[in-house]
Amino acid sequence: MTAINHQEHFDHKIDNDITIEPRDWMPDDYRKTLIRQISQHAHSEVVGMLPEGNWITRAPSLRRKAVLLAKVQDEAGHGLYLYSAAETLGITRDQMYEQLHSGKAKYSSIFNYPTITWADMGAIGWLVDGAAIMNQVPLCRTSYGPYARAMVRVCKEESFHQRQGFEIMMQLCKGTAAQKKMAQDALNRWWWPALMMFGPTDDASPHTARSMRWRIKRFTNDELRQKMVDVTVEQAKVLGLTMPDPDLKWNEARGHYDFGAINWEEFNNVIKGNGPCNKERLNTRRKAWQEGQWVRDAALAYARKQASADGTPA
Ligand code: BYC
Repeated sequence: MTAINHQEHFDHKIDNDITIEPRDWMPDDYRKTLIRQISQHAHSEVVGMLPEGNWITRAPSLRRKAVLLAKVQDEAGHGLYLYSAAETLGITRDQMYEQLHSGKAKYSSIFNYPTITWADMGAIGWLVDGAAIMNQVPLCRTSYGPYARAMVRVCKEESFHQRQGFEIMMQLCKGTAAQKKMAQDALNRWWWPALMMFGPTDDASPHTARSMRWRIKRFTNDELRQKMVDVTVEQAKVLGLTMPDPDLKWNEARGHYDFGAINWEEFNNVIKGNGPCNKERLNTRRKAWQEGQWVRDAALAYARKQASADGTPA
């Protein structure tokens, strides 16, 4: 097949919603975009364990502890599916870790904020996992097969995560005045960073147009952000909480909520590595990697021993 035919064949598949699979021909930039997005997504899951891990030992009951532990373990699993999906594109896991540890690869801005109170576990589940579902359900139909299939299970689990967060918020809102205040404070601190998770506005997003054409992304950043606002405002009413946005207003003509200006300077600062917890998060990941060296060495030594016929290490 000539290069032109390859391109035509690829375009035909994209246009007809036939998934692209690892051994299929694909344009270099399509491959690069996927490696960038999937590895960033995997790193986000892994770094995303840290803000919640902070609360496992301090969860207010055994039940809460078990649930939080399960959620954080799910995130480790999501990271692993996603690293595996990215590996099918020709990058190794070690290369991806190196990119994370050296600060070259991005991970979601949201995980650079501190988790100060127990209510933050509620707000993260409700808002952060809520935003993740909004973004990731459409990715179950993304054009690259291994990524789309990984997303199916990830989204089922994210859905449980969102509910456990909302349930924590409900309990706090039904509790004492101090507990409700704690829930409101968590909403105030997590709301704007959660909206930033969807990325820059469409006109400032270098990748959206092409990723939409390739059907990697199914909705633009602004479309997903708007959906998030519309859904969450109604949920906040159920909780009896006030959205921290004085400009939030139902717009009858648009059929959507209008909302206030996002602080893009804060967003850019966080993705440049200068958010409140960026350094702490990366140092924790680097330390985990270094301290896990003996496990990797032991696993390799064992594999070599198994592989050699007489049981002698190679
Ligand atoms: N944080 O042109 P754009 C989760 C970067 S949820 C940091 O719009 P794209 C979880 C972007 O990478 C979080 N960086 O790019 C939930 C690009 O930089 P580079 C992870 C961001 O890729 C709960 C530049 O800004 N989810 O995992 O078309 C618990 C321009 O952006 C952010 C995913 O990754 C951000 N918020 O769209 C545990 C979902 N936003 O690479 C875990 C999959 C943008 O050119 N990813 N940037 O240097 C996506 O859907 C897309 O990659 C994005 C960005 C919507 C995030």
